[in-house]
Amino acid sequence: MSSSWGYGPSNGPEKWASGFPVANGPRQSPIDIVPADAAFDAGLKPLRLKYDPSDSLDILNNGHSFQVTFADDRDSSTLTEGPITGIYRLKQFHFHWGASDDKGSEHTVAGRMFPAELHLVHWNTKYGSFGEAASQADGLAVVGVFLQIGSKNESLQKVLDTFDKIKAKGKQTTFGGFDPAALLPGSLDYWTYLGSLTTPPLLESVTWIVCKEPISVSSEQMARFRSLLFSAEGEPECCMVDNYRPPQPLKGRSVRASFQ
Ligand code: B30
Ligand code: ZN
Repeated sequence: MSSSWGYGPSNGPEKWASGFPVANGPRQSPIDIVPADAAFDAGLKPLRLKYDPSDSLDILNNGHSFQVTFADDRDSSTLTEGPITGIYRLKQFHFHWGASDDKGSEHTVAGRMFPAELHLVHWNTKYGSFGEAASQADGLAVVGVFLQIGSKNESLQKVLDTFDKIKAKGKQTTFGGFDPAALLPGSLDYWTYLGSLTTPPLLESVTWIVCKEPISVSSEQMARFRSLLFSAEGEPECCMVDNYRPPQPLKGRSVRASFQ
């Protein structure tokens, strides 16, 4: 793979397996979710998401997305119940999106792509740290939320209003007091399956929890996402778009639904 991984023709998802052979492993993400094939599981509990806005720290352009990072040194922002056992702490959230409104999500629903997908990344506190948890089969739980074109999302706008400060790779600014619960849909009905990180190192450590109900984003707001750059300051400008991995083979896994 050329220099490091990315989303271009020379270093994109089709090339990742050369540096990360697990790209062809048994539990890769994302997947196409086929609602008709997902079994309702009455034993699946409702998700319990408890977030403390004072845990939000900063926002960073990491060169493949932007992420809002959270303090994770105590159990103040956590995911419990749902399909998981124990306590998972929020580490960061980030998005994947397209060059146009007709593509950009990682998971698809019956083959349909959304213009963007939010990932809230949590780690299992039975391991000592995010880094430790990331290589364990039950180490991570990511809540995925689709964005669909509709009315302007005022909660998301607080995030987008920082973009002038984090345009280029490596740029970061403080982002305190943000409540990630403001980005969740009204219904927490979900699909769940066992998968992986969707970017290298593609570790097979993620319990995926994908919300059925999308949140709204305006077309103008989607255009703001595309004003970020993959490139660092001083490099030729390269717009951050199409930073999604396409659906991977299910390989016999089951997808369960929390709802009928
Ligand atoms: S995802 O939700 O499956 N898209 C990571 C976390 C979640 C996903 C993918 C990757 C992750 O932690 N990767 C390694 C750490 N990264 C920071 C990051 O969060 O995204 C280090 C880095 O490269 O600078 Cu990327
Ligand atoms: Zn992601």
